[in-house]
Amino acid sequence: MELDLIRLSKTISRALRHTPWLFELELDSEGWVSVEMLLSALRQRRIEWQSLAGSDLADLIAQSTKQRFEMRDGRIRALYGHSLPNKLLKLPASPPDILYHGTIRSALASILKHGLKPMGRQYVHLSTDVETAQQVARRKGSATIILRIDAVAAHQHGIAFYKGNAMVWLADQVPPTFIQALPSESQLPK
Ligand code: HQG
Repeated sequence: MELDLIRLSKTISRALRHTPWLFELELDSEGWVSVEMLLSALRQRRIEWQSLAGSDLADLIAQSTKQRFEMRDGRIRALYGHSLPNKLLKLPASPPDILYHGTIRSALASILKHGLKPMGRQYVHLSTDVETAQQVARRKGSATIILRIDAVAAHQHGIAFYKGNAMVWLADQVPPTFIQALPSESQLPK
């Protein structure tokens, strides 16, 4: 039977980002877990996952449009998106000069007043380009807005940034002074 990669990816996201304890997994301080332990948890979950192998996880990672997971030296971790109670250890890094955040229009007033907050996750998620930010925003609704983040200035003012993957950057928070809403006409057509 063809493996349902979307279902598998969503389940792995739950295990590695949100509720590892429900899979009897314990992540290390950087979010890693042994591939064998993850496979063993997954194999017990669904009949069609009974003989899941490391190569299936490698296929999932290779075929995904988003680089959500990283697998190395017999371990696997999620690169971003975590909501675990214990904050994962990430090395601060210098962000690109400009980053973007896509969200729904109804959140704009609050964001311009309070800044971008991690909300349910450990970090604020930022995109390297407008198109990716637009895709992030559309998950939330059709009335979207793109925010331009002056990341270099925020970084110079002591805001810590962390690299998620090639397209996703993370920050502890972004104060309003570094956030500018892009006018609708400069956004990509829907
Ligand atoms: C909003 C997906 C009001 C924020 C995506 C966002 C991403 C505020 C929402 C990744 C606020 C949180 C993360 C404030 C922030 N007032 N609203 N002060 N500060 N918000 O889902 O960035 O497909 O936790 O604008 O592609 O949408 O799962 O974060 O709308 O990379 O791999 O609070 O998840 O990746 O929403 O998405 P989320 P996000 P995957």
